[in-house]
Amino acid sequence: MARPKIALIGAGQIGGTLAHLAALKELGDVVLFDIAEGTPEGKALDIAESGPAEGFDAALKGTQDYADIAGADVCIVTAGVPRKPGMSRDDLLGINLKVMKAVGEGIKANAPDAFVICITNPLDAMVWALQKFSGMPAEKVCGMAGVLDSARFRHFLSLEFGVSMKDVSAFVLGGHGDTMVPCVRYSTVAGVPLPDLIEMGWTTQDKIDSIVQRTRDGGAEIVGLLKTGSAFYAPATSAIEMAEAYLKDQKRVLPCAAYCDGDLGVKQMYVGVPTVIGAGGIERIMNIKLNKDEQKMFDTSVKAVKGLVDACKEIDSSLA
Ligand code: A3D
Repeated sequence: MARPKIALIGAGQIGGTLAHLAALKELGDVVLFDIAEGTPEGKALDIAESGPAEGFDAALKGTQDYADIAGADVCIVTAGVPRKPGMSRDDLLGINLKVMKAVGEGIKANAPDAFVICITNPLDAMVWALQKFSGMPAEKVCGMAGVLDSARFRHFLSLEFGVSMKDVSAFVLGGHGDTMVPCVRYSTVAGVPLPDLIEMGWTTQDKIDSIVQRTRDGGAEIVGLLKTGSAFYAPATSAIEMAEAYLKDQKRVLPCAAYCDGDLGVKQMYVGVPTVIGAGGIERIMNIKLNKDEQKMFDTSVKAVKGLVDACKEIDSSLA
């Protein structure tokens, strides 16, 4: 049986890391596509040359030709521009919307059966536009943000409690921006919810509040440190977790930007929700119950995403 084919649209910081991880994990053969001549070819060759020492079997190719992604099983999209210090994710909207148009058309023409994971920011609006431009089924087009935001939340919680990250589970919902909703009630250490851990004296409400805020600011914290771009190791690892869930039909429960049509009260929009990812793509959305405060935060976040979607419609009338 032929190996799966993984197409990476954008061969920048995240694209290169995705290619390396996909090869190391032997998820399939990798095609790196980018408009910057030499970049995808150079990264593909460099990673391929790490194969003998690492001992993986995967073919890597760099290209500027969409025809090379033909028949891809998974497409991960990072094409566009990242943030610089002082920029919000929303500042990227105009430039990256044009990129989504080209990418959506390229994927539709060459890999219409692929599972598409968008990472380009502003995430929830870009994945919405990508699905529209590509015309692909909504359950096969999703966005990576929740896995990353939840991983950041889990990391900070594991530091606070001095326990393994493996035993910390957490959910972050809503749009991938300042209004994201880290769900304290649904986050646990080995099944024990955070409010119980506060009662047990393991931490305090103030400490949890500051961890929630640090999670919301997680992307900006990295941008501020790097100064020349945004996070790439953790974003790439998170998207690979989603791609692997699809390729291996793992039925993983992962938060991601999925098309909601009434789910959690959201109508015809992409927003971060808990989903089940398997061979069917986004197979199910978990319609979890939110309490009054969580619902208020979630609604604010959905409203922020809607504002960005409306801005996309204003810029490109074909989306209206
Ligand atoms: P970067 O290293 O600049 O890579 C982007 C690549 O896209 C560059 O190599 C460009 O040449 C290429 N590109 C530009 N236009 C096109 C096009 N039309 N077709 C194909 N390739 C093109 O950025 P990065 O890899 O650090 O980040 C990529 C995107 O991910 C940015 O929009 C970031 O804001 C976003 N990002 C999202 C998250 C989330 O959690 C959602 C996290 C981190 C970064």
